Amino acid sequence: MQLVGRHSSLYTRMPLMFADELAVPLEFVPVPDMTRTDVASYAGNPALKLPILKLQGAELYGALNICRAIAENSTSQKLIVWPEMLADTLSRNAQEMVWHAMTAQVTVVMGTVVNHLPAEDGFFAKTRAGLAGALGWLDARVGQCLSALPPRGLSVFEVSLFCLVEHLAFRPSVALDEYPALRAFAGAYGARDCARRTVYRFD
Ligand SMILES: N[C@@H](CCC(=O)N[C@@H](CS)C(=O)NCC(=O)O)C(=O)O
Repeated sequence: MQLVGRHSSLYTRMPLMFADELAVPLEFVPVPDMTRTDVASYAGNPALKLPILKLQGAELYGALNICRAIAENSTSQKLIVWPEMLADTLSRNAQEMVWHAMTAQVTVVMGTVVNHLPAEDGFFAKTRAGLAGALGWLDARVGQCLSALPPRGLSVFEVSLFCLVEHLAFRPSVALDEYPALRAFAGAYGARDCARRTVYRFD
């Protein structure tokens, strides 16, 4: 299996962490330039997004799809909690806040950092406000959310939240100072081997 993505990418880190946790070998193919608009630069993904997984002559798009494919190709017996297994309103809202914040973070970074658009523009101001709102919501509830998760070896919620919080430190768009519970969560989760072996870096 080949993973096409970037080691600096929030969404790419999720499958990298899953592959590490589930001992699935992946060949990594970096995407050098995110400003390109040709499909070939994104391994055929018509949405021009990464990551992409190449397996058995096909391309699979989207971080969550790729995590599932990695799990299906693993012999690990680890219990995995997928988003559809979240059975209560708190947990479901929490995953939604993480997905929202991940999208908002990509929008701010692609807009203001990669494409040098004005950060003070109203569009980015609202995106940052929504990102801050989602983070504040998560910060107030992360302890409850973790307690609500079923017994597990791995969960999409924790991996996605960890990738998000670490990315906010790597590519600051909103200050993390106001979210001590999220920082504490990321500090603790960051001790896992899968986190230490997938640290954000520019390819
Ligand atoms: N729905 C996609 C979103 C992936 C995504 O937004 N990836 C970012 C990199 S972290 C990207 O491709 N950004 C390029 C762009 O937005 O132009 C997924 O779940 O994988």
